Amino acid sequence: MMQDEVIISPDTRREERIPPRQVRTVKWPILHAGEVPSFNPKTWDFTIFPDPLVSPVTRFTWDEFTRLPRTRVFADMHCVTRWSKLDNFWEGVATRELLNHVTVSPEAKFVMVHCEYGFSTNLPVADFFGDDCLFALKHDAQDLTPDHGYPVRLVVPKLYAWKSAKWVRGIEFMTDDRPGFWESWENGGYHMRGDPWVEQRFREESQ
Ligand SMILES: Nc1nc2c(c(=O)[nH]1)N[C@H]1C(S)=C(S)[C@@H](COP(=O)(O)O)O[C@H]1N2
Ligand SMILES: [Mo]
Repeated sequence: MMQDEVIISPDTRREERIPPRQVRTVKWPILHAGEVPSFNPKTWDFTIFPDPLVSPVTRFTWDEFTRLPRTRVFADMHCVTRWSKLDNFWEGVATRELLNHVTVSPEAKFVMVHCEYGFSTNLPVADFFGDDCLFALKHDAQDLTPDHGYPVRLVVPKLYAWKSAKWVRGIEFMTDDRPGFWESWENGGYHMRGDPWVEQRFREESQ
């Protein structure tokens, strides 16, 4: 039974599926800064840190990560550049699954997601552990393609898609918020949270 369960993102249950000032796309665009990384299963790892916000600090090898229990999520995707791709069927490891391996201190209020080539994105812990959030390995029953984040990307359906970081390698818990790549002023100053339904596109000067 559990195996066949599909989590439908609460946003996908909305009557109106397209957030304000977004346009539906049928093709799946590819959007990222920099190069597409190569993948080596022998050296790939996934780390959860730092001590003492996380105990124990944990590292999964590729074999260990792929043996974690899987979840399946049906969700929409909204890029801040105004395209929305509806009806995505993701399979992977629920962010909440990490809580079966580490204890996260209540002092941890934010997460920094770390990816290949130093890409990063920040989000509140509560959003990160949403029940529709996962580390996706598959999209529409196929392995992710290199362009779309192979082997693993984060998917956070309720926030703009730049938080759905491709080529993820680690999760850093933080007591205080800090901008990631697109959130930093040099790269556009995208919003620290990024809720598409209230158009949290850019940071205010004070943030
Ligand atoms: N590592 C990494 N992940 C990233 C980005 C990036 O620049 N680097 N861009 C984000 C943005 S802005 C979007 S809209 C989505 C796009 O995902 P897609 O290329 O699979 O459509 O990836 C996000 N994940
Ligand atoms: Mo985006």
